[in-house]
Amino acid sequence: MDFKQAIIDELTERFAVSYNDATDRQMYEAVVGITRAILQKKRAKSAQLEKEQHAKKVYYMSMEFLIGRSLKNNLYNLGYENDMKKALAELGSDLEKLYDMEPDAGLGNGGLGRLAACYLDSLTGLDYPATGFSIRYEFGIFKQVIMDGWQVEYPDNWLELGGAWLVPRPDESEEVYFDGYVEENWSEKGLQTVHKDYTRVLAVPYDILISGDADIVNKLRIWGAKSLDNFNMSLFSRGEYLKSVENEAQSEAISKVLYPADDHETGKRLRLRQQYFFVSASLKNIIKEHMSLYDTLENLADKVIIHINDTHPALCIPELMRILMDEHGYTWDDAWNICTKTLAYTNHTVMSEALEQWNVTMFKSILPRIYSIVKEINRRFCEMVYADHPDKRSRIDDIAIISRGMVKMANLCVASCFCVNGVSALHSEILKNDLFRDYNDIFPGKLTNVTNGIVHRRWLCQANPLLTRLLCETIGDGFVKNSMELEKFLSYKDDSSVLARLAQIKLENKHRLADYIAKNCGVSVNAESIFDIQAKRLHEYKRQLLCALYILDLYKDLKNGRTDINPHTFIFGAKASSGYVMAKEIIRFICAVADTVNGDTKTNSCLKAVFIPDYRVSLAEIMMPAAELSEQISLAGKEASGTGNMKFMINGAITIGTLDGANVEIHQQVGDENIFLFGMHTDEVNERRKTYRPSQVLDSNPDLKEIISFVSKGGVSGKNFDSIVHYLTDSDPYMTLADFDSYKSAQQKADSVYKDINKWNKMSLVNIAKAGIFSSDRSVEEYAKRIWHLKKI
Ligand code: 26Q
Repeated sequence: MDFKQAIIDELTERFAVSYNDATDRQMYEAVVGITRAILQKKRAKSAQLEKEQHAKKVYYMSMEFLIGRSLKNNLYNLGYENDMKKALAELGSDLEKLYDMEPDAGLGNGGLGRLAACYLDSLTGLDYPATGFSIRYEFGIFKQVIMDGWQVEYPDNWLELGGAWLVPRPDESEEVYFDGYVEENWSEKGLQTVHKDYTRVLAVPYDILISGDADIVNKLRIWGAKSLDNFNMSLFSRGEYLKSVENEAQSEAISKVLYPADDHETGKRLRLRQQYFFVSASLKNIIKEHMSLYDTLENLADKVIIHINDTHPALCIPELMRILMDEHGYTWDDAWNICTKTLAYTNHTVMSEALEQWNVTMFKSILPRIYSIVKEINRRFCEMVYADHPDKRSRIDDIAIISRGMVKMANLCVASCFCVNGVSALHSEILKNDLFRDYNDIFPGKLTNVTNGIVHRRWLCQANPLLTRLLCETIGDGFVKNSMELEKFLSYKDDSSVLARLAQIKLENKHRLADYIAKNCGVSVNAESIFDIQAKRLHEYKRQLLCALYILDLYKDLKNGRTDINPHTFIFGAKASSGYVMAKEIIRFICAVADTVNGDTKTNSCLKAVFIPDYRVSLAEIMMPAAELSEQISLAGKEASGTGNMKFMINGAITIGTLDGANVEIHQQVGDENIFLFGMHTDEVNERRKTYRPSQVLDSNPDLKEIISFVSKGGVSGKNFDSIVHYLTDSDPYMTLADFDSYKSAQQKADSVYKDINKWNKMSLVNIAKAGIFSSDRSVEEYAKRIWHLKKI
């Protein structure tokens, strides 16, 4: 394709400008327009093939798809990066500059949302027919600014430029019905339900085309809410101007903003409306598509998999029942039979406060028909348990879908879906033995594991071109398609020239990050120091505090004249949910610790710390390749999997971590010698918790005592951190103090290995070589073969 001519044409047709007069923005839009058009053509072809082959298809339902930027990913996957670069250069422009203009599509909070995006890419790259469904949030995850240590949130108006990727499909809009009440009438056809006095909202679809380094193109369909009864003329003519616009604003609020919480069930009405909105529109869409192909729903379970990403889209269950019964005349039993063969569920958390529950009164008032269906699912389920599992009768309050005035979404999912999976080996064991223990007895074999993965084409090939080139030169480019070929790199473990190049590449990537830090944080960091990075959402259980305490410990030692440590730079990136007070306090603490150590000229050549604001996908793409130590230090049993751990690993960072989530499997891959493990194991945590007193740890640990007293006395930047001190000394719910000594030893071991740089580089190489299994290509193949039973197009 002649991209130069295409750009010239696009600029003329869109903006009536010639290339030498075009602004950067016009250039950007022209290039996106051309790329989008190529994807559209490929999508049309893929859709045709899907139809011809009567392919079984997966619909991945998720409240979040944390896509990040798309231009580079699409050009890379299409194989047009070099051609486009050349064309732009000839026109006096620069592709890298255009890449940097693109806002992140931040339609997600963290791991769960990014996982969904990785899975769509991998499914597409592997030629599986898949569609993602979500919400077209007008505002994605907030922009984080740090002011005097405090996190301040700003709206993320990503559509301004990011909207260029969306293909509007108003012709496929769907109506969604809320509120009102249901009337039940007995007729000769049985019980008929009529939903009355509802409010309607129009769901308008926008498609984002997904490329994946293969011929097929899939789509992510996101729904925007539009008021139907907008501008109520009768209200307006009665002079009630405000009321007439109020209705409109209320409907359209549904797709206004992503909830920035990834931990706490907030129980907000708007959140429930968001969930039903996208679930109902998507299911209507799926059913229409299926009917137009087959003219029956009898074969739905053979042709359609609806996968629910955590409980957030769990309303798929009653909504599919509703469509089958109320709109297609199915009996309860026949509808249930179809539903329970079509729906699968992934759990992403065991933290009780993150398990969704809805107040019955609220649920019923917003979704009266859906509530009546959930109630019936619950009635039948409890009846079955009572009859078939007498040993579970005493447990019924905990197993029931509705109990103690709440609708429990995880229970609804496990009772209804044909398959339930956890996201790492350890997490899935905890589901079976703990969280869903009763369900595991009632439905043996339903619970399984699929360990998470990351799309290595983005996180290695695109984010780390230097390492990718080295890999291609040594082991060939087979690993791009088959990540397991990374293992070939192991044979270079003792090749000193390869190890030297590896070190050189790391250094260059560290310089790239150091430049970003200098520019965005005004802190100069030494690229020759160890880059030790913790990047993830801010949560107590992830224990960013553990690392902060260790920084103070090092600082204390340096002040006391210790000289034997390598220069060390601690780097953090983390957003806190806007209502999560403790998380915000921890950010303030880290920033103050950073100010303290960076400002001390006696120590700052050896020790620095930086909190980089606004951690997001495009920033992660700079941080991961620059990391040498990957902090994965959650309390064992709490992190379902983690996926940042995999991104660091594939870029050659060595993990310092607990045996939690997928760290367990990383350890299995690399062995004891290539990871710095520390901390209590899950069973030790459970045992210790029974009698845990943080004050006892302090009494026996003079170092910790000194650090805490330093904080109490205002040693950290002269600021008051009583909140942190009380948190740690009074309750310490995630046992930070209990793991401190062990963490410190692991850090010291890392420091001593770093002195033997050859050994370090070897460890780094092993991590890269063993990371292939953590490609989402592997995860998606597991889902496709073991759960979805999909065939490639
Ligand atoms: C729930 C109710 C109300 C408002 C928000 C929420 C909500 C939103 C997002 C609850 C949870 C989330 C996101 C959770 C998440 O990202 N979990 C992470 O999922 C990753 C992918 O499986 C894992 O690797 C991480 O371990 C897990 O924390």
